[in-house]
Amino acid sequence: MPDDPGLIGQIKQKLVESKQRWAREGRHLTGIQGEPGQRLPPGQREVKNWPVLDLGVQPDIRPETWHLRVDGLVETPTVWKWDDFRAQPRFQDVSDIHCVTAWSRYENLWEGVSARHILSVVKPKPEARHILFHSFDGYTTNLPLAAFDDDDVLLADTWEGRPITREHGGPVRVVVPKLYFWKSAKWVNRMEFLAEDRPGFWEERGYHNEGDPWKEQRYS
Ligand SMILES: Nc1nc2c(c(=O)[nH]1)N[C@H]1C(S)=C(S)[C@@H](COP(=O)(O)O)O[C@H]1N2
Ligand SMILES: [Mo]
Repeated sequence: MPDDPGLIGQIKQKLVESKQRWAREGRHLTGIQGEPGQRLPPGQREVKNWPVLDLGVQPDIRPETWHLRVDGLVETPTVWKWDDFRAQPRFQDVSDIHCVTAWSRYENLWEGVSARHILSVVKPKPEARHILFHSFDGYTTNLPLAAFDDDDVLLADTWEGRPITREHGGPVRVVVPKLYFWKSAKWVNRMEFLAEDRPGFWEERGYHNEGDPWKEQRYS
């Protein structure tokens, strides 16, 4: 549940309901298997713009008040304020975005702190198998630790050389390119390491638990 029940109260319930209906109806499902090496996953179309998708709440988080807590099953629970985050080794990667609503956006240049670096700092305990991401808008999403521990995953604070805007999840958002974009939490403020899997906001509402676009894992 969200840390602040006031925020969840502002969520656009109609929007959430229509997406849940899409999940039940299997909207955008083609049933086509992706080909190995194919850039555009099945059922997706390329867009040149960058659509904004969220629950209708875009928290206004200034760097001065931003913080990230990494806790749960880690050897070194960590809280980073903005200056701490910015003092970590910088990492850049170019990757494609695939949203479950069927748009894909190629070649996004992200910069921030790599997942691998974060893991080296917090040191997950052997029992840790899953991560639940929490965000300032009350959103949550889950990942297997193995999906986070990849060479293209990062917590990004810039996109195309500019600070990530508020609407796209700034100051800091998660980027997990190999999965549908709902797995990439905007306005992230906590990473909770867990032994057992725990579904996030959309995963509890009919979205697939894994969300691999090439396997068309849109809905459960
Ligand atoms: N905190 C938070 N993160 C979120 C969401 C959200 O509502 N809140 N929506 C998810 C969904 S469904 C998508 S498709 C992407 C959209 O990111 P964008 O608005 O930058 O395109 O953010 C994901 N991360
Ligand atoms: Mo989405």
